[in-house]
Amino acid sequence: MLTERLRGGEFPSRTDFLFAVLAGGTGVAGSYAVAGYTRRFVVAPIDAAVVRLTPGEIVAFVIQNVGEQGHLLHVGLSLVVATGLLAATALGGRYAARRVGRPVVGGGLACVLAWGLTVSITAEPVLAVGAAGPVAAFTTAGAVPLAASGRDPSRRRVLVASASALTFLGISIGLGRSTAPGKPATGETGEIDEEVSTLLQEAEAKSLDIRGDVPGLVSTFDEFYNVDIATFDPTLSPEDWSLTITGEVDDDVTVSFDELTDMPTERRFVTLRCVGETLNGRKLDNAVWTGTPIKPLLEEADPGGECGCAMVHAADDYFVQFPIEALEDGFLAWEMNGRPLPRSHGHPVRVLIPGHWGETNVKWLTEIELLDEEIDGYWEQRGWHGTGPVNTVAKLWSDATLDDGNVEVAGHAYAGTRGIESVEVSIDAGETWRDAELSDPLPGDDVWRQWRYEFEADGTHDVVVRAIDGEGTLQPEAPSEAFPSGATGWVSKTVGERPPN
Ligand SMILES: Nc1nc2c(c(=O)[nH]1)N[C@H]1C(S)=C(S)[C@@H](COP(=O)(O)O)O[C@H]1N2
Ligand SMILES: [Mo]
Repeated sequence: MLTERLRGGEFPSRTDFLFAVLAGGTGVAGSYAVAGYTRRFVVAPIDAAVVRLTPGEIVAFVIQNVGEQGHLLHVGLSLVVATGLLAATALGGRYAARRVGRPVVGGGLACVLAWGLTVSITAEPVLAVGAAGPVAAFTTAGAVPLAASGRDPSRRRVLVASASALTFLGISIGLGRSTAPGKPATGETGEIDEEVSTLLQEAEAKSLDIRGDVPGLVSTFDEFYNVDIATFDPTLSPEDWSLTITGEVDDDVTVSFDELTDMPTERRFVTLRCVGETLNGRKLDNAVWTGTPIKPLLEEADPGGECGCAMVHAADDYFVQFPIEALEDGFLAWEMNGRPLPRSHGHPVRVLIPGHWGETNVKWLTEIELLDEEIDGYWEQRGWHGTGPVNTVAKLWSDATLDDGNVEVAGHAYAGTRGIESVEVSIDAGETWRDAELSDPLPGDDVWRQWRYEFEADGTHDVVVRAIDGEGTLQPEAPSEAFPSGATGWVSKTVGERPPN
């Protein structure tokens, strides 16, 4: 192999492959450097295609069993695919370099191929240079030693090439993290208006004094859970955003961001809970949202349609269908805890539907389509029944031993618009029940409450907790899995007499 001539020798050799893969890798890195972790990154559309082509049962299985880490599986696969495709363009370049005997010709061809490929994937001609440049440079540089010595690169050259590729990768990761174009609001800047401040203070004051690890009555951006169908959240700017109401309407209605935020503005506490979470899971959070009611917009469009239902669409191709009746109680929010909506929570505008499962709270809203007949939404196509009202739940999120030796158990309870009337705790596996201490209710129709219960521990205790909703209905005891209609049952935990540490 060492005697392979630039023009001669078998093609592709192992070295050809190695250099092509290195070039492909730098191409992916270069794309990341200029696009960041956005939908303009060459891996993003591939990932979307991978997810789209994965059968729904597998998606549902991964969500339940692997959870958020499931993203790593398909992002990893998509990274490999992107590297392979760009490596193929580099291989083409190396072939040409050999045929013609000039590295630059090979680099040039690889450049054109890599650029064309990246544009066809991302539709971003300018940013595609970020991928094509390094592929071209690596293909050219990789072919030079061949031309100069007439030999395959020695091990040393392979090492140098690998080291420079790694260095380039490191730099690109740094760049990609900081220079994503059109970086959206992170929610960290801007003034908090007075009304929101007052509400945040009220929530702070009403939060119970809990020793264990239980969030307050308002979840911070870091605490607030996230469920996304797409790996790469849309990057939308308020200037480019608009909402259209279409379908079975008298006239299509379109509103811009400025028009929306000029409408009567309200601040509301709204709690969200995902239908896919486990019984004692943590996909339950609350925030104060700034926005405007949907109803006047719907009335302007004057919906017709047979089913009295609507499909709500988003920029990540998410869609969910539910009754107009529920939509009318909804809210279009552009701020969360007094800051512009963070990208991960739907920047610039999301829907909030009181009392219904998390999936109805469409992020990156683009369109409300009034329908003539019911059509399944994204999750319903995958077997879930998650558009209706939430189940009642009392979480047992912490148990802690206090300084005086007493045991404290605590958590949150939530029943959507039914509200929480009381939370009961048993420390004897359900034989007897006591009322837990409850946080004073926050203003709003769709808010959780914190609960806390303290007792003198005598050995171990089987603690069970259950809520009674605002209609006087006891949380059902019968356990069920999250799929398809949300987990049910009473949360229990054995508490006390821990091994000494
Ligand atoms: N556009 C869009 N909206 C969406 C989703 C999504 O993937 N895309 N996920 C839904 C689900 S299943 C839930 S539980 C909530 C979660 O909202 P959060 O990520 O702000 O907590 O958003 C809902 N809205
Ligand atoms: Mo969800």
